[in-house]
Amino acid sequence: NMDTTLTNAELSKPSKTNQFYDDVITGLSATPKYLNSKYFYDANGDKLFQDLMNCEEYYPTNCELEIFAEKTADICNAIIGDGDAFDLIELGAGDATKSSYLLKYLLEHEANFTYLPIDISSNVISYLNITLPVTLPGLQITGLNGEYFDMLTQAASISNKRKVVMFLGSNIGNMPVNDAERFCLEVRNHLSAGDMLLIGIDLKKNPKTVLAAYNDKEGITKRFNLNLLERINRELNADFDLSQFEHYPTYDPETGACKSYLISLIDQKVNINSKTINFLKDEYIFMEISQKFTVSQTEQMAEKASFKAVNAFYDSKKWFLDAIWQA
Ligand code: AVI
Repeated sequence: NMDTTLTNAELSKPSKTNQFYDDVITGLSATPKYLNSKYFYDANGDKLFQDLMNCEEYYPTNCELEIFAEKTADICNAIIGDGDAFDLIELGAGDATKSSYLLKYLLEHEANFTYLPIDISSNVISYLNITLPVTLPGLQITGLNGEYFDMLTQAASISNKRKVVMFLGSNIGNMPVNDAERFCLEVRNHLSAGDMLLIGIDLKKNPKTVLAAYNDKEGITKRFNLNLLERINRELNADFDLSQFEHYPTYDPETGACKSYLISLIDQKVNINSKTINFLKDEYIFMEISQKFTVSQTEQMAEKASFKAVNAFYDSKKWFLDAIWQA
């Protein structure tokens, strides 16, 4: 049912291209240079991330899938609680592969809930609105297309039911730790006492395992990073020469920060629309952080955001955690 999509496109529509342009210019004018990895996900980036999730070294997806497949009943029972009606909200739903395990179980057990996937991509939302009611008959779904917090506000305005928010895939790791804490607090501020956050978090493990996941042999991660330069070329009228940038992935087992950089191989100038950006040989662009946590760090993060960590579900290797935090 396509009509359940609530699009905010008609509301204040700040030109996305301009926001993208402003962010790119700000980042590349800074010292040191950086780009925001949220811009990795254009159509090509989505495809590359799909490939990454299927590649041998990228373990987080398989770990979280294992948790959702093996611990379905436990997770669902924790979510269902006393059995009152609730809204199951997913931030960045993608193709909903993981959440489908839960949706299927909840439907089979006649839980009284509505699924509200939130995604910045209108394609994702219309796809879910159309396909999920077919694969999961009886599912009540209201796709919300827009920014996470705008859509959480919207979700609260259309229903006052208990809320269970899912933020999976260790997306929380793509923010610097301070931002991640602030993000969790902001989620908390959009919720009421008793509401829940089901959050997927990648844990610290053998450094070689982590680094390999972000330095795959096929070079998908490298293309995933370079794709952002290609996107800037295409969408912002720029002239990056991709062959003059090298992908440099790192992992620091001490801090748990897995970071990727693109290194300029030569002194070079890049034009972005009317702006010129100078690169020195060996100068880097900081592209992405994928933070890894200890379990106790995740508990501290819950506490700082005024949540109570009430449940923890692990894969068999204990590489990944899906935690339930209660508001
Ligand atoms: C989406 N996000 C959780 C992925 C990650 O693991 O940080 C993005 C990614 N970057 C490189 N590989 C995958």
